[in-house]
Amino acid sequence: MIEKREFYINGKWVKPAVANDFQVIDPSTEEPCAVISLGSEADTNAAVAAAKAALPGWMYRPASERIALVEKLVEVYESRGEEIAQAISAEMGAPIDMARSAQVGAGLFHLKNFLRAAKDFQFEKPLNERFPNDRIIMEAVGVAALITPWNWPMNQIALKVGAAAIAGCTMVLKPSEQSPLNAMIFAELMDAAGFPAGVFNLVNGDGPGVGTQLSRHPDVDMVSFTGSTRAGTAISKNAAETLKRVHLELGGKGANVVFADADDAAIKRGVLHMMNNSGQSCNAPSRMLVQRPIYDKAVETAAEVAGKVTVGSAHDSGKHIGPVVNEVQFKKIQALIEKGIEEGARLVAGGPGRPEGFNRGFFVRPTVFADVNNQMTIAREEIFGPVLTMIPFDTEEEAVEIANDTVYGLTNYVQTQDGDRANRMARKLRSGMVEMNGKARSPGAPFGGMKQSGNGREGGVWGIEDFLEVKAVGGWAAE
Ligand code: TXE
Repeated sequence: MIEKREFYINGKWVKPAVANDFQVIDPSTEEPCAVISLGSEADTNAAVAAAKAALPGWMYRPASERIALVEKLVEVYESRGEEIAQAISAEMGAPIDMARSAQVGAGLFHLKNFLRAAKDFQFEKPLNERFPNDRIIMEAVGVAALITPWNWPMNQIALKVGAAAIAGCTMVLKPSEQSPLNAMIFAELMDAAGFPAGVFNLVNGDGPGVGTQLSRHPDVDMVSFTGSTRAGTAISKNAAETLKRVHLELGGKGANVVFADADDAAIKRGVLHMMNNSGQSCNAPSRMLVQRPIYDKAVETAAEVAGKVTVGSAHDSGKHIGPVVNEVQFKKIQALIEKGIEEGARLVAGGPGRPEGFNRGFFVRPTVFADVNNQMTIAREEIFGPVLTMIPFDTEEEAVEIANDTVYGLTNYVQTQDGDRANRMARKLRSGMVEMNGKARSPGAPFGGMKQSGNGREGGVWGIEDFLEVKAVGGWAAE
């Protein structure tokens, strides 16, 4: 079993101020796979102090030098991809092949996108042609607290650290206590890449402890958070005490609107997308809205496709889905499946309980509910498990109404061959992202939501801007 109790503060691995062991549980086996420490206020304070001390040296350093260190980070990241994949697989249950390709790949993808965006980024520019002596300086917000979840752990860390580093912020990362191992490898990568002491710090901890301390800390200028809407609300309230900038990337309840003229693969694609990462993605297309003429056939196809999705240990190679992250999530998903049945949705695949052949591990059956009404609990709450809900609709207007009838607004999906309709839908759906016909978003496209899915955008140029202040300078000295 791995024992890693130290935190990375001011360029060194240091012992926690107060012993507070925490076991990381492997969701495939329900056995502990590591022991870490949860930090205390003294650890949080030490990390924030280090980040504050390092700030002037980092933010006033030429951007080209900050970018060069992120380039170096990409190199070391690539050399340790396998270790990161093994850590993610053990601590949050992503099947190893998927952990290698998608989980580790996502982190690398974002770091490379930041480097591309940084090439043309203007950290200083004239205000406009009429006022040649006025300038805009894009300046680091300051000390950033980065609080990340366990579902796409390295994806989130890279999205936040890459952008903050290029922008000139110094930072304290608090990864999820459920998935600290990949984050600690990442801290080693930051060290190996040669970031100056104090620019990047890592303190493990939970929400009520380090998470809250960082959100309230007077020397933290900004919190960038990805996680539940519940925690996002708590962070916003705490951060309001010192009016920090708060960036939130929260839950979702995405609609996947399938019109009768959708391509043949649309239903299968939608089901498999929902099941990916065992349904633990904020942008999962969890409500499939299907136009009435193809609805019955779509339900049949969805049940068949979900029935063929296999479930297995995260440590085995293959295309199966893994367990969900922990017992709390497992029980929450089970309760929601029961609730769906109780509220009268038609179960057409999966259902409550573990899949056949499993009596241990947090494995959930790939589940599909048909004849769901958008007011049912399973259509309103983010389930965060491999559970798809199918809702019939008649007209485009009705589809828009159902899709937007949610507190969330992260990603919606549209399947249609009609270009005009696709464009109308893109405008009317209230979400930070709309994806059409199974095409992935362009590299570097901004990621983020509206409504209770949060604010701000991550990735590429938008991600860098999130960590910057806009400073207007009048009467710039002529050169
Ligand atoms: O998330 P938490 P949980 C959603 C999803 C899931 C639900 C609960 O619906 O079922 O949230 O998951 C830190 N102050 N998402 O309970 O608690 C915590 O330590 C500061 C969507 O695991 O939000 C961890 O680092 N920090 C999501 C991080 O928040 C706090 C990803 C996420 O944990 C805190 C994960 C507090 N008061 C869950 N409370 C997405 N957007 O992708 C917790 N934390």
